[in-house]
Amino acid sequence: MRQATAPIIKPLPDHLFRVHGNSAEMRWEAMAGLGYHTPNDRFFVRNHTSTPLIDVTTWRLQVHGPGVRRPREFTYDELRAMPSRTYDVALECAGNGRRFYRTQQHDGAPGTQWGLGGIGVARWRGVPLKQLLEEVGVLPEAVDVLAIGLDAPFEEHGHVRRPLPIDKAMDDVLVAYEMNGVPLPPDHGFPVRLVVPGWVGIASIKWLGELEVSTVPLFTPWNTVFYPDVTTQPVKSAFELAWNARVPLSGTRTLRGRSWSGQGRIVRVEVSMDGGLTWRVAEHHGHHLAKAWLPWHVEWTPRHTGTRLLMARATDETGATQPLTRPRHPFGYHFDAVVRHPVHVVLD
Ligand SMILES: Nc1nc2c(c(=O)[nH]1)N[C@H]1C(S)=C(S)[C@@H](COP(=O)(O)O)O[C@H]1N2
Ligand SMILES: [Mo]
Repeated sequence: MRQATAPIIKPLPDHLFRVHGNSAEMRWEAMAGLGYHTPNDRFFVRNHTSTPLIDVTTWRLQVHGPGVRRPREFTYDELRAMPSRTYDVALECAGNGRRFYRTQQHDGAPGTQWGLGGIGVARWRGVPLKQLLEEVGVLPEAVDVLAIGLDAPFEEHGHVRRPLPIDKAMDDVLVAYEMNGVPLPPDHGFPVRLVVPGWVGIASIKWLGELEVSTVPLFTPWNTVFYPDVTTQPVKSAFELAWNARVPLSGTRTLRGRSWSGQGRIVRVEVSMDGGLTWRVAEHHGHHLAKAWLPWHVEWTPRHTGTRLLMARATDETGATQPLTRPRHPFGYHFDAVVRHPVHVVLD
């Protein structure tokens, strides 16, 4: 395996990304007016170390452990020859929105200071993990499936790896090799990654090399030291607008955004253009997929110049609504509070 010179291989132009060390956040204005999916060239990247360059001719996926009857390895061609499924699914970092603990609540958490751009929706194609596990004779005693990445070890913790409970593994998880109609780009896990719908991004291990099926609960730094007890993602919303966007005073403008939740469909989105004094229900448009996001819009005719705080608050089918503040979280995960997005209404 070779190592590239930069931690991320794809171009990270300043108008599409904000770079945070080895990771890069999508700027939400990069989604403005686009279709349902996040194009690969603007999908966020979260790397613990650096994107590895993997030679697919020698790469193998090892599936083994006490929880399977017939351990074996799969080549890339073997996986691609198996029956495939296609899922439209969001991938979101657990730390998405962490910055707002500091900027809105004055109680920051250490770690990458993501705004809301640590999310994207792609069309993933691959083999259902259930099918792969059945192929190797998964036992009824199986408890966890440990997914191990082939990227360089992270500090003193070894390879990035996280156990996935067998119930989720046998439900809707994909062993993906395609993203938006093309082979996975190197930064997103080429040749193969997991895609774990509704769960924090760390569950979706990239550059997959091994799946170890256990008959006892497994522990790695990624479910103890980092990301303990985090599975599904809460409700969030974002405007497809630059931070501090300039909005001309004259005329009516369509403000667009998207809302999502790891627990299910979004059923309602309300928007405030006056910092939360009054709220209006937004119109939905386009697809409405439970494991991805809901695009919406509202019309807005600003009446005077100056700075305005735009707010969007969504509710999902479980009844969970975005609160105005979120209690402190030691790792800065799960920031689901309404984000106050500043725009400047200017004379045109
Ligand atoms: N092997 C490996 N898998 C990984 C990571 C990593 O650093 N190494 N980062 C995880 C985290 S924290 C997130 S949020 C997602 C990000 O996926 P993306 O870079 O394709 O957007 O990948 C996850 N899978
Ligand atoms: Mo993440």
